Amino acid sequence: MSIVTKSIVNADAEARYLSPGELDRIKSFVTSGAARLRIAQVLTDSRERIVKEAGNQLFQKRPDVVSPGGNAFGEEMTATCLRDMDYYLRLVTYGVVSGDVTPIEEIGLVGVREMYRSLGTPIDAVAESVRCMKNVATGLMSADDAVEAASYFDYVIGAMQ
Ligand SMILES: CCC1=C(C)/C(=C/C2=NC(=C\c3[nH]c(/C=C4\NC(=O)[C@H](C)[C@H]4CC)c(C)c3CCC(=O)O)/C(CCC(=O)O)=C2C)NC1=O
Repeated sequence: MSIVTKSIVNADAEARYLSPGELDRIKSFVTSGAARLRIAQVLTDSRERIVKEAGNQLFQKRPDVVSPGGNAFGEEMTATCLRDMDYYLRLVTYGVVSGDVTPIEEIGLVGVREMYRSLGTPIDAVAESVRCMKNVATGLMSADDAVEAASYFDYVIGAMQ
């Protein structure tokens, strides 16, 4: 839910006008809108490149995951690993567009530790893959946009620590 919808639901529950604080938060959401849409566009347009380059970086840093016995060993498992990276990149675009990490949290982070534990996937390597995507992605943006984009990647990485 965007900050606009959320504020309206809260205000209407109390049959009141939007408070100055709510209007301030909506204002900052609106004024950052052009930048956030520009960032989401870059991530969307470059998604294949970001996942591919970040995947290569990950497998160089963590050769164990693609070695025999590794969780992403073999063509099919490596493809599944890259697919998970693409999932997280997609969720980051949802966060960027809504200016809110809630969609990332709800779709991709609730229960994530348990899920990867049960799959035998080293979660620190998944976090590393998101860090690699952040580095590739922010390299495609202006310094200001990179700072904004980085915060959403950092949120995912933080949840996987
Ligand atoms: C959009 C929300 C969402 C997420 C996040 C998600 C993740 C997800 N990753 C999975 C598997 C997997 N995930 C990985 C990923 C990796 N292995 C590694 O060693 C690397 C570190 C890492 C890549 C960075 C692998 C290899 C599997 C297959 C594991 C197996 O089948 O044994 C599975 C099990 C089912 C399947 O294979 O599809 C799920 C549900 N699914 C979702 O719907």
